[in-house]
Amino acid sequence: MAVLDQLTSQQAIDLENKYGAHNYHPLPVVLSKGEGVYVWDVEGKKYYDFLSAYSAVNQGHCHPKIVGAMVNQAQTLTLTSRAFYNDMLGKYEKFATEYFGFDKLLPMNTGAEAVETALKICRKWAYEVKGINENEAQIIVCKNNFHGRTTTIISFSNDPVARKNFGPFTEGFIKIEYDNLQALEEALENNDNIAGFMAEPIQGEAGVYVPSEGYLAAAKALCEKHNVLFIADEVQTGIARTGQLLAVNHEDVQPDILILGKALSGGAYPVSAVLANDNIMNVIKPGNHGSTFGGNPVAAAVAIAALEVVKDEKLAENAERLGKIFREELAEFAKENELVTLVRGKGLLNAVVINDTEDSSTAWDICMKLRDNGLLAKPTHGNIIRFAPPLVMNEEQLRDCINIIKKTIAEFKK
Ligand code: IF1
Repeated sequence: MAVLDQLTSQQAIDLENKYGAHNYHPLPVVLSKGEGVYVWDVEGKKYYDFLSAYSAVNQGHCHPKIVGAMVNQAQTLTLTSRAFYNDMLGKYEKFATEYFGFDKLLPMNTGAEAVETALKICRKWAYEVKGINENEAQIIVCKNNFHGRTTTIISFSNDPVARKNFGPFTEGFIKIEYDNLQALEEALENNDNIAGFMAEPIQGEAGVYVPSEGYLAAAKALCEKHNVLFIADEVQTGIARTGQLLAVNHEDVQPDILILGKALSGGAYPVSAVLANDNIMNVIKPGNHGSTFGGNPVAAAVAIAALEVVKDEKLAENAERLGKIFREELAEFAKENELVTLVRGKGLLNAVVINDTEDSSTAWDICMKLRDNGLLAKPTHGNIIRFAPPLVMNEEQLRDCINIIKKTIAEFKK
């Protein structure tokens, strides 16, 4: 078999099982083409993509404007490293800082790298601006968080599967209950070593937990009161996914540090970023931080195009409108189907809670039937199925998907 020969699905799966690390348990479908809201498997079967690569493909698969920008730059200059300047990075930094309303941007590649970057900036600000004693800074995080998979990030995770046998862990983090202002206030009171509070505006991996109305604004106010930085991890909730450009925009909250990834590139290329104002970002000096690919010309070109698409095609407005239809229809369906407990979410980041135990395979089994019926989704935890289509979906396609979901669940037999 020549390396680029066409494979059957089973052949592709067998190759991954034999030659690839087993760090995932994918749904058994082998994709070979994507366009807009659709993906195709190697046998040519067409599916609606209702995961969007975990909200990285908000602009739809292979968006022509984004791919065009990538191809054009890739044929011109791909990587210089930051040892030299390049003609794309400054343009992108100006574009993106004005787009989101911050003074500066630090470019990275993956979401986890951007989270790590934000934590380093927060700590350095704590020592050099707030005046906390070195090595004593504490950062508050939320239980059931998901911020990536590096050793420091799993140090403050409470997911045993993500943590077991990866110790020893990084110190300096305090875990509190999500959506609990009293817990945040107590953690802030009588502790002068708190540098920051980092949270997902909606906890995606935990099961699309939308916090109470006003939580984010009140949390930001508490951070201001205690001279603590509010760090918003919008890697999954950002870039129009929840019906606003950023999920924090639902409460008019401007975080001190903003973390972006995933759809910052429309899923075409690894691009992430940390944004902050000068009083925070200027603690970073040459040699403090960086990465080989961070800020490369292709990433810059792709991110500009991806962000332009969001505004040109009014993706946030579309997500807001279609998300309401999705939740209304599924909530109505839940009333008459005992398998569906509830539906929750914001914009086109939604989840359906299946009426079964955490350890049951029901949610997985339903996703397998959804696959057979031409729609791809995957459980987050146990009995929760995340539904997050590309934001370029139109109402007709959404209603078609709602019918597929209803039909599949209605016909499902445990
Ligand atoms: C996988 C989960 C989602 C994120 C938030 C940072 C990162 C992520 C809020 C790190 C990444 C991805 C990772 C991806 C699956 C997906 C995921 F299931 F893992 F938890 F979306 F919920 N902050 N989330 O959601 O960004 O380094 O991955 O670019 O690991 O398979 P990354």
